[in-house]
Order: sequence, then C-alpha cells, then structure tokens
Amino acid sequence: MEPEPDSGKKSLTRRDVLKLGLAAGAAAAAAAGRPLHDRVTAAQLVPPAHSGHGDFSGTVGDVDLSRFDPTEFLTAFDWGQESAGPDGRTLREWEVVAVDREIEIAPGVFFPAWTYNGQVPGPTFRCVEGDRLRFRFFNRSSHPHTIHFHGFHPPSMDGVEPLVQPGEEFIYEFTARPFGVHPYHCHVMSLKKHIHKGLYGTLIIDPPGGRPPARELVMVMNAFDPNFDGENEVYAVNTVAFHYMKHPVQVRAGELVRVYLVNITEFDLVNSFHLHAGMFRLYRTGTSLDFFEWTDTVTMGQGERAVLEFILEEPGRYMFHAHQSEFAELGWTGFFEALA
Ligand SMILES: [Cu+2]
Repeated sequence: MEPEPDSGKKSLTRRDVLKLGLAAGAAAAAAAGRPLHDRVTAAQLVPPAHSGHGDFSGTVGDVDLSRFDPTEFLTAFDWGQESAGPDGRTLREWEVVAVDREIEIAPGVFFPAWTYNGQVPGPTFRCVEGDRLRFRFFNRSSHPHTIHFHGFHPPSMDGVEPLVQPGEEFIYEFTARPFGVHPYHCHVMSLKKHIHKGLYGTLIIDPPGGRPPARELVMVMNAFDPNFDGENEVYAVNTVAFHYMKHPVQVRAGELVRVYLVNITEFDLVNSFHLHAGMFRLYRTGTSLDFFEWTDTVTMGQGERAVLEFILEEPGRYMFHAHQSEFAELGWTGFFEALA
C-alpha cells in the first residue's frame, strides 16, 4: 500500500479500503460459489482517477440487480392496503418485517445489513395528509428494533419504546401529518449502528390537493462502513455506488422532475446534492408549497430532507453528485439522462 503523499506514515485511505473491499468481496464471492458475474477480477479494481476518459465510476461490472435495483426503487411508492377507516378517513395498512440480510453495495462488495422488508433503503411509504396509517411491525431480526417516524404522532407511537424484541411485533398507528418528506428509522441504541446497518426509509405525505404532476423520484443519500472502522467507505444515493452512472435516471427534456431527497448518512456530519447544468426549486422538508430557494446545491445534516423540483431543458446527460468531492468519488455520483 502506498503511503499518502503528504504524510510521513503509512495510512489506508478510504479509497484504498474500497479497493480492498472489492478484493475481499471477490474472494468471498468465489469462496461462497457465487455466480461468475458476482465475482470481481483484478482488472476490475480500477481506482476512479485511473478509470479512463468519461468514466468517473470507480467500479466495474454491476451488482445483482435481481436482488435490489436502485432504478426500480426510484419510483417504487408503496401506498399500502387502502380501506375506509371507521371515521370515514382513508386507512392505509402495511406490514413491515425487520430481517437481517446481506446486501451488495458495489460490485462484489457485500454488507451484512439489517433491513426493513429485506431492502435498503426500506420501502417508500406514501399517503395523503389526514390518512390514518397503520404499520404492523414484525421483528424477524436477531436484534431488538423499532420504527421511529419523523412528523406528528402520539409519543406512544414514536418508535423509541417499547423495543420490539426478536420474534415480537408492534403496531404503529397514527394520522399522517404534516405533508412533506419524512424519514423513518430504527431508534434502538446504539443508534448509529442500527441506522447505519440499513434500518431507514422514507415516508412521503402528500398535501391534500397533491402537488403538480411531475416525474417523481426518491433518493436517499446513504453510505456504508463495510470494514466497521467507524468511517464510511462507500457512498451512494439508494445504496449502490455509481449505480446511476451506469444506469442514468431517464427523464424527458422539458418535463417537471420532482426528487424527494433524504439524508440518512451516518458518521459524516453532512451530505449534499448538486445538480449540473440546471437549477432546482428547493422545498425544505417539503412542508410548504412555496419554495425556499432557487439553487443547484443543497447541504443537509442527518435526518434533513427536501423536495427538489427542476426541468432539464435540453436533451442530454446531466450529472448529479454530492458536493463533498470525496463522497462523489466513493460512489455518490450519477446522471440524469434527459430524452428528447
Ligand atoms: Cu434497530
């Protein structure tokens, strides 16, 4: 391992660790007899700086998209089982199961996640302000977990206590308010561990009259610490490093695009979203229909979220990435592809 150029001692950079992780992932995949496409060869261990013209992606190959496809996740809104509640309000019901599952965060890099419904991020739940929401939570994991939603609800429904032990269940029920974008996550100590391991997702509460028609997308800024040293080595939106470089997010030139953006990144103080060649209207927390600012970059602490609205005016590829360059180079970079 090369020492850092400006330091007297040998130290592993986060990027070195990503490379080591790729190698370890390849060895593990081979040992586990995974199919060939899951394995990583030495030729695939290409650091971003040397990956060639026009390719910022520091990974080669693809994750197993049949297990989790970040492109499908973008538009997977789960409205739950809808019925008329006793008071005439719409009742929406979901089943949420906490389950331990290994996930693939970059080609050949596996992470022993704790998940809601087997996926990271968890499902994007969606409803309208005033709906009655009922989440039946089953803990099939090996540790106690909860679901803590942001937004208004009785303190008894706050997901801090009781702890839901392995094999137990709990029903969270409350009325959806206020409209906006609200993260949800496990709230068991050690909090950073339970969140970082993958127990988080997004609850979107629509305004009673809805928002203007748009191409709608969910993006959860997240990161992973596969070597458990308390620092992230892999960054992404929606879990898989560089996924939207390899599979650009397709929209139409001239159409309104709406991104529900959440920052759940553990360990780092802030994360950010930057759009190239355009600007977006920023609705912080999504709780007002008047936009806060017209900008191309938004920076968020953990738990902050926003609605972004923009139009990509001309056909072509528009890059988007964290404006922490380090995060961008460790996976948090993608393209929108505006089609004519
Ligand atoms: Cu937990």
